[in-house]
Amino acid sequence: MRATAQAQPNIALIKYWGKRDAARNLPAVSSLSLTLDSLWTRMSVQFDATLGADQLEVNGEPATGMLTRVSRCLDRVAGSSRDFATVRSDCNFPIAAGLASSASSFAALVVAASEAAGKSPDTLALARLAGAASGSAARSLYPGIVLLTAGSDDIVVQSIADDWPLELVVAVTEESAKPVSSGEAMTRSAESSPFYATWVARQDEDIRSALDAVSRRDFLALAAVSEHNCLKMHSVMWASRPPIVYWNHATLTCMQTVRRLQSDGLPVFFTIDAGPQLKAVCLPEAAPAVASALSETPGVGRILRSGLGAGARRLQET
Ligand code: 2P0
Repeated sequence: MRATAQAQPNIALIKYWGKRDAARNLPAVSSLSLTLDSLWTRMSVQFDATLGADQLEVNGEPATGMLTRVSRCLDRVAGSSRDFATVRSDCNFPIAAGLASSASSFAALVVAASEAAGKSPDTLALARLAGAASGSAARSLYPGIVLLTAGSDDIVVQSIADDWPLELVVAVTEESAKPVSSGEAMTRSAESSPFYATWVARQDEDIRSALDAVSRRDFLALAAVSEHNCLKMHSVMWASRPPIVYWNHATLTCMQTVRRLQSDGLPVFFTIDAGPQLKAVCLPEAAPAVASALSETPGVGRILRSGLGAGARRLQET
């Protein structure tokens, strides 16, 4: 009745932004992401018939804010007549700061909870369970470069490549949690941004360009469509009412650093999610120079580095 699992966050190059069906948490658009390896969340779940309520601890502290979402996810995995559970989460990177901690958390949670409940759904079923809790979490079940296709009925997720050694350098410009959750920001974008309908309508075009770039291992083509898609998503948010601006001064300064590295000929591009951190994607030979330039950029607190990694999986109990 107890199991532990690990998942890594994923960073979207072609972004998920908006929901087709809020009740089922189905995304309005397909997305393409990179599953990381050095950042992780480890979750352990223990169902216990003697408990009177679910309990959640994050990094050793009781965490009530996330408890309702965690309990609903456990209901979907183990059934609503399940025993209550003790859930412990450990995360080696900042939480709720635009570094996809909900993706790694819910991907690890569905694997740990299904194992603890003695169930063995296949990976797509686990991805759908994770996606019902947090749309991006569905992608962390899979390794490498991952495509999530948003169908009208349900999502389909697959790894399309795990042998292109892309590297990620994250410039952390702010450690604290973001002021507006991505779920709330997506709703506001859909309800008020004049660009939202165009965003949804043009997404498959970007997905096709990105898939073509990946199949040809064409870094510059992937860079162009990824930066375009990222800035388009943020334009949707900026034009919402009230506007949603996740960037800070250092986010823009980091963008200028990436532009300078690009003009020096380095294979690197940026992406930015629902938070102020800038993520630079590069080829391995450029990673030391990218990390060094971003760490010297004013406003950058620290640098995190990662290659691409495996999908969520069970860990042996220690
Ligand atoms: C993504 N983001 O594709 C996009 C880009 C943020 C910006 O998926 O409401 O926490 O839980 O389904 O997965 C963050 O949103 O949203 C996200 P919910 P989630 O990675």
